[in-house]
Amino acid sequence: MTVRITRLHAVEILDSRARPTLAVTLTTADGTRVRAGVPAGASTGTREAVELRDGDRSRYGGQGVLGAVGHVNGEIAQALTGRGFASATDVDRALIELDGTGTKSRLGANAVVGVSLAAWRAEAALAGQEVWQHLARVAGTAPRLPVPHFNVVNGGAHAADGLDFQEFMLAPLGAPDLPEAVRAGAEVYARLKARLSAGGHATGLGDEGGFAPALDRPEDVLQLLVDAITDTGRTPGRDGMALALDPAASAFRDAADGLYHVAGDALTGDRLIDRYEEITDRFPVWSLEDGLAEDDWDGWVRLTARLGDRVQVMGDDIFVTDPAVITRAVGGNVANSALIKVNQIGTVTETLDALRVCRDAGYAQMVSHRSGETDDAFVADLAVGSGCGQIKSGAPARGERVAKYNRLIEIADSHPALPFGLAAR
Ligand code: 2PG
Ligand code: MG
Repeated sequence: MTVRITRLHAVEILDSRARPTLAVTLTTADGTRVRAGVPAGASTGTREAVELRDGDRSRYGGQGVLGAVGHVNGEIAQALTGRGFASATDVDRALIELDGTGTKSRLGANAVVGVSLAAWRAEAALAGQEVWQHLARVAGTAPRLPVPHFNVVNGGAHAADGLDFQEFMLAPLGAPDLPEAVRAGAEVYARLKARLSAGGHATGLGDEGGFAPALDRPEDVLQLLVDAITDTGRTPGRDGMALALDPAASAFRDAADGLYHVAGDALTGDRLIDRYEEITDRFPVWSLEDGLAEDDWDGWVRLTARLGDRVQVMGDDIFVTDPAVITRAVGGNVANSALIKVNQIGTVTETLDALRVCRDAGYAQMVSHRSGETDDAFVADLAVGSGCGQIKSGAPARGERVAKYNRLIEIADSHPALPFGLAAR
């Protein structure tokens, strides 16, 4: 089927952190009109596709995206409109070629990803399919509803509390279905709030809707989570509610001394791995993302060797959804799973490639939102369509986060035969 774009239009809108981002509207020859909102990260990997910010400090402190908007409305629209594309993949190829840099830095990864998301949405609409169905057909995958990972305590670059670890997540691995998994997340979130209040802690929120209490030891947060899970009558652990961590360790490794600074301790990579081992002995942590810094490859090999048979050792900043980097990691025994973010690499086509590389290597995958989000729920469809079995989209609170979980609930409701849970590897 031919995707013939008749109009492409971007506008500067706000993301969930009061920063500018792009909304892209794409119209096709038959009158189909779709829209995409572009996400943006705070704890970005250094090798991520490069988003374009204006740098004009008189607007939004330099964070404006009028340049990227101009690229969509100008050069990209000129190159793509009126042409017939055999597929959305061909639109992505044209975008990559037009940008010509390999990092999307000329047109801006934020401009490119907005057009790519819209093109895939348009192609699905032209095929009369839901986005997740269309993605599954193109990728040759078996769709399934993913286990949501609710980030209920925010630290690091996402909150102004004292926590060095960035994300503390609830993983309802034992839930029987998607709606029950969402209910479990929301109920534990409510109990956690009550416990924080009772303990005299503030219940203000971080960027992803999780609480940002004045605690600094990760172990204290994990204990609170276990207690809140127990409060709801659920069992902490893989049969009930497990936990997941994204320390985002690049952010607390000091380049000057090469040490990881956690709650007042200065740790070598090996001592930090010891700490993770103790944590996994004490708490039902089943997944550990970015446990070490993105440039600490040797450390990652040791982390994977030591903990890879008991937890999911997941690469985010270190892999940046790049099929080539993941291929190298597979060959070097680095991690056993990958976080997947469309805007880290810049197009849906390259994201599907990254997912395929993982599947072929037996690496698990978790589809992810960014800390800066819009109401766009494409990642929910991507998680279902790819059949990867895992998603993270922040807390079960705040509109831009629950947009993704609510989309999953609606998919589950309209397609009751879809399986739920982790994918077999
Ligand atoms: C992460 C992400 C999403 P950011 O580190 O996994 O939670 O954060 O979007 O800020 O990179
Ligand atoms: Mg991360």
